[in-house]
Amino acid sequence: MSLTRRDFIGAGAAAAAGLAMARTASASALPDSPVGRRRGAAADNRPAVVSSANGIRGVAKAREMMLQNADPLDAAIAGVNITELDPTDHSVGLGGLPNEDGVVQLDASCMHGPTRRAGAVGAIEDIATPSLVAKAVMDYTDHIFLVGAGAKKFALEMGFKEQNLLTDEARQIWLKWKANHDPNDAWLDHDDDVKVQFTHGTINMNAVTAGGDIGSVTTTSGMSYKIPGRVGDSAIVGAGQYCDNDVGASGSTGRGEANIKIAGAFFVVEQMRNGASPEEACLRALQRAIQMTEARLVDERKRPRYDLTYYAIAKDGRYGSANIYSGLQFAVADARGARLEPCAYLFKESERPRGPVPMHALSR
Ligand code: SD4
Repeated sequence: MSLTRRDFIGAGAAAAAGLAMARTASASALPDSPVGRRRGAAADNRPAVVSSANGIRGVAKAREMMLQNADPLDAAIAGVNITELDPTDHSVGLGGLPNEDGVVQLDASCMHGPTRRAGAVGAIEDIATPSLVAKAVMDYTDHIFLVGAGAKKFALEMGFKEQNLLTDEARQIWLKWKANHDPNDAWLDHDDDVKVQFTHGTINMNAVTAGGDIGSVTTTSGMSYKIPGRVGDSAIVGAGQYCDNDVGASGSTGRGEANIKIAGAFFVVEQMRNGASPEEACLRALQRAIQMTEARLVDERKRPRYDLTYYAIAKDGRYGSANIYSGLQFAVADARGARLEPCAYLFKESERPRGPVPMHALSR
């Protein structure tokens, strides 16, 4: 796992070459539900990879790499690089939706189970693969988290290429949002009934090798139209992703502000350490996040006005995912191949509160 600086820059170049490729139930019912039983079964399906649904190509790649003995974090990062470099995904890297000022600012973090290390970058500009910059922070510095201009300077020194990440399509979407947005609007008090596109995604990926070594990574362009300088959960070790090589890994997509307050990925891993299945651990994290949600973001029955999803994998290859509302899928690749499966959920989509949603509450 000890890479030289030159090896690393080579790996970054290989990822950049991927650009060409990229273009062409309720909680209490779970342990007894068919889904709960199947995912809880201790079949050895490793190497195994779990991610948000937009990682469907990435989980296949990560598993393929681990079958060739790749490191779990290298495999997971290669998996998310596909999405980072895909200009049609407006949640991540190149083509990500920008902040209020029309500037794309990216967040990413990663953890390497076997060596118990972590790296992260927040609000980094002009670098398409922040996941690899987060890994470089982990591999080549004595620090864990670099942000803003310092993170970009470090990336350039490490040989990453600077590029404009605001695609024409993302710029058009941002202009439409801006045209409907009065600069005098208060951030917390805004009826967002205008039909503009919000970010769909972020990618979290967690991988376990046949031998039980684990890696995790999350990468995003963050909440669309955010205040410049806003850093979300994806960059925060313990919130956007977390990995403990003795237990498993977890990560999150959705409203980062709700996840940060419960250190969600860490919470999920700790639930698994205490015996919860990955799916059950994800559901418990959602319940905790809702308990910690401010009144303006829930209705009178405590139904959230936002989305939040957790993904988890255990050291033995069991996996799971849960979303607040029904209807979402996640990606998994294991001995049965790469596929999408339905996320467990707390509430039916039909129970989602109707009516105006506060500004910035939506993130998918
Ligand atoms: C954030 N969690 O920056 C990210 C956004 C996201 O689906 O996941 N969107 O808050």
